Amino acid sequence: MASSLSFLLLSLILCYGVVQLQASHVYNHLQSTISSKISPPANEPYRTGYHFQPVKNWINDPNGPMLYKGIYHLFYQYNPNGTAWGPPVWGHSTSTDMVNWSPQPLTMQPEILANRYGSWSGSATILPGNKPAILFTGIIIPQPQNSQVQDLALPKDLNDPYLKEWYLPTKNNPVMFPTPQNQINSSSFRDPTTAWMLPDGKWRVLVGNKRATRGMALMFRSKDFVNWVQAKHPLYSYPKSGMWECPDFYPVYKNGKIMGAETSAIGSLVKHVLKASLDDTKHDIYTIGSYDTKRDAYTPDVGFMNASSLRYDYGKFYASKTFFDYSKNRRILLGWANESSTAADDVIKGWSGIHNTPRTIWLDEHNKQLIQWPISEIESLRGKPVKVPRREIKGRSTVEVTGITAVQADVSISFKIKDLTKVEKFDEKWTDPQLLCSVKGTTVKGGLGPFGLLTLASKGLEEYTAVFFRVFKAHKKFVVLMCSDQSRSSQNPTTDKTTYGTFVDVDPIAEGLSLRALIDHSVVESFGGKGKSVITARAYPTLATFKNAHVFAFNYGSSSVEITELTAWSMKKAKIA
Ligand code: DQQ
Repeated sequence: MASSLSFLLLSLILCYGVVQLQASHVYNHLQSTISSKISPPANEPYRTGYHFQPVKNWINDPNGPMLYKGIYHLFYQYNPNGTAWGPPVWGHSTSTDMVNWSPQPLTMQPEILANRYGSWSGSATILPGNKPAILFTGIIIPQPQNSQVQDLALPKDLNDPYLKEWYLPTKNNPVMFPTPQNQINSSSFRDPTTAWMLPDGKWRVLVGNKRATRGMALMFRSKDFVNWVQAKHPLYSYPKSGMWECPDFYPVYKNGKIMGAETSAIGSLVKHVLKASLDDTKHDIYTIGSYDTKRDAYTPDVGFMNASSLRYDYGKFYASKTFFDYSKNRRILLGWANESSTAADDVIKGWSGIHNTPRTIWLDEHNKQLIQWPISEIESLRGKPVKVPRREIKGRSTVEVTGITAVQADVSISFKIKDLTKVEKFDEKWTDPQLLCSVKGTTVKGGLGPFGLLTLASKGLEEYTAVFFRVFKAHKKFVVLMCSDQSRSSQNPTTDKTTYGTFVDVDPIAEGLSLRALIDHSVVESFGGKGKSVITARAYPTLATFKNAHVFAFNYGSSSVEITELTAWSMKKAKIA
């Protein structure tokens, strides 16, 4: 694409249509008022021990993850000037295990006109000859609505496995931009994916977009990764879904193979996943479907946005991205867990935003949903296992798990259901699991459940973040509800204490019910049904901090259940500088 920047600027100015809303965490008016250049206070209770976060300031989306010459690279949206969102540059950290991270110089700083007012999200692609390239969104006019173009960045030194320095080739950038011809709305055109190549030798990349309220993934093709031509049709679009941020598109092997597929893999052994981060709801939803490479079109198996829409995570998890880790043949999922604290509390903390624990993802054996599990490397932080022997847990009782550092722990528990006599009937009108979890919170006694874990709990249970199951009897099956209830997570009245919930597609009688919670000071990531459903919660206890945090198994339902396995580990601090 020939780049005449003055023509581009003019087109953009002429192209402005109706003023569109921008990403909802983009608070232009707050940028100058909320700014903390001071270091965060020592012994701050909410800083995590093994979740990725830089020393200070605001972070959001993970960007451009990749493995290069044996080193994992994580870039991220970063505001070096404060604890609220501000025009981002890219932070950069490297690792050999995705657990311990070393900082590298900030990159994608304002360099040319095509990223002068900020470098928003983007992705890495490894080009033939093992040459990484990054496509990301540059902001060329900040007001009134952050006009967006797509830029190409390349490493300065391919011999440096840490890829410390990047540059934006001036003669090529931007490589994709709105024009009067393509009618792309310049305020809703962002977040290019990792590219994939089809046998015709052309790269394909998706860019998030919306037309009025119809969200979509625009597709661009290129032979040389520099000159990009927009495809006539988006890969997929959906009415009233609003702006699609951070789209992702990748193959997964069928029938429960944990092995990941390289992004360009096609054929009868794989299905494809299309994910969109919906700006309107801040949900990362995905579909599993078929990619017709002749038509270059995607068809989801069960529609796009409906009652059975799937989410990676039913709590705090947004703007995620996957990459193929060819060293271990797996696909890794990374996401951003925003704070639930106020902007004023973030200034006191000196930081805002963490990343979720990296997860391996694969398609389940029935090709219906993805399974997610924390990367095995995270287990290197575990201390000695503490095991609670198999036992029954009666209704209205708790069992404390002692002998671990409960504020920074990995806890795994499995339940067997023994008594079905008091199971409640499922009402088919209960279609919203999150609402059901809010109505039937931790203290509401049920027939079978709630049972699960009270995490980040104070000794007297004045505070806790509860993660639990309830089981109901529907027409021909049992329905399992999984909840994460934050309503008593903190005595600080200003934190967001929304309760999250989802149904888990398991047979609780035949398979039992398992839960794994990664607890880390102000975050609890809960994996239900062996990774079929995941919920991330943020919590800011005022009593249950450091040594005063406890973890309990509990059953507040009227029927007993059996704990068949309960193993807990203290988690060491990861080295994240
Ligand atoms: N965050 C970035 C955008 C993206 C949004 C800006 C998603 O590129 O759409 O910080 O959180």
